[in-house]
Amino acid sequence: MSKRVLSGIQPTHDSFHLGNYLGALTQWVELQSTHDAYYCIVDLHALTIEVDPALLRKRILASAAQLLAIGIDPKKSTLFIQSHVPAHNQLGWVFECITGFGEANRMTQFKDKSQKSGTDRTVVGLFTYPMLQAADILLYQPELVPVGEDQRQHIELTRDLAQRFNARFGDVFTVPGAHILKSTAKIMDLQEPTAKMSKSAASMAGVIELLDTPEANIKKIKSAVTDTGREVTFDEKEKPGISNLLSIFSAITGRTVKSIESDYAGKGYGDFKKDVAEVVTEALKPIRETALAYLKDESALLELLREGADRAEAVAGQTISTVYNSLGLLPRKK
Ligand code: ATP
Ligand code: LTN
Repeated sequence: MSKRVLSGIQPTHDSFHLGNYLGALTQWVELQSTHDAYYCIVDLHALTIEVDPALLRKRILASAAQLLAIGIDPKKSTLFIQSHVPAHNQLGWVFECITGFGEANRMTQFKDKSQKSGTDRTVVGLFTYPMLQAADILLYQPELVPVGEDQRQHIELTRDLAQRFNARFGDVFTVPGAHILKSTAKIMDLQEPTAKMSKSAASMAGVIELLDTPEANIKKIKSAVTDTGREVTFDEKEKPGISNLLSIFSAITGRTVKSIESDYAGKGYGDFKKDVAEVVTEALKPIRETALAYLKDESALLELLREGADRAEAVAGQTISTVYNSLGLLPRKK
């Protein structure tokens, strides 16, 4: 049996962005050929931001369509929706009961997001978010979790919780490792190249969306913030804007940053941006078209997700029974 991987993505926006794609999703596609892959649309995590029911429904479907469009193959991978498998909440609660308050309070994603919305508008779910994430992961006993750099701390917590549970209650969980690709671990916002490209950015002007039209994305890349000087060279400190575009170009074409730099020796930023825009939009065009085609047949999409949930539930159900048993919870009489 091949090694298992699991990852998740939130349906919090109409479209995934280039950071999600290059930082995490392209690895999802690669890993499904060599691993037993479980990929989850974490709709319950999306409840930690303000909910518009009609919009959330649409975004969950759009997330599934995009994952299929980038090449997640339901024959190779188990693709499912988190809320379809109730064991996620069940194990999430168990982890809330073995996580220290101070430990949860140290999570930087919580600190950042709660600071942005203020104490009164921050929901408790945002605080317990990492424990639900640990449950998403550990239910499936994966060895690897492909994510972007921003998730490193959550994976560390997940490892701690697995080890803590195993030490107290018996060897139940595989302790997983994060799988983070260095070069694309953090794609930056094109307008603010010192901040990560994010679905919840204040302005979408620096965010390249997979479902946006090629024209819109070309415009965004051409107006990307660049740095003083005119050499196309990689220097994250002095030239964060150009370095980000170089990382993007390199990730999409598979070429090294060095060879791209030498192509643009003596040319200006304008030529370079034009070519970045071209390779990005060429790569995204088929993804957008395929995703839109999937969205035309909602019932076929839901059927695929049902099959995924059935497969996921079989694995998750076993783990949660073992966990309950190890904790001394009595099984319900058959
Ligand atoms: P938000 O910023 O609103 O929290 P997000 O854009 O980070 O959302 P998620 O659903 O949280 O999106 O992330 C999905 C995956 O994409 C995760 O593995 C995350 O690490 C990765 N990811 C997100 N943004 C980037 C980025 N800018 N560069 C590289 N990877 C990223
Ligand atoms: N917290 C993650 C999304 C997420 C996830 C997961 C990632 C929820 N559950 C399980 C990997 C494995 C994020 O914000 N990107």
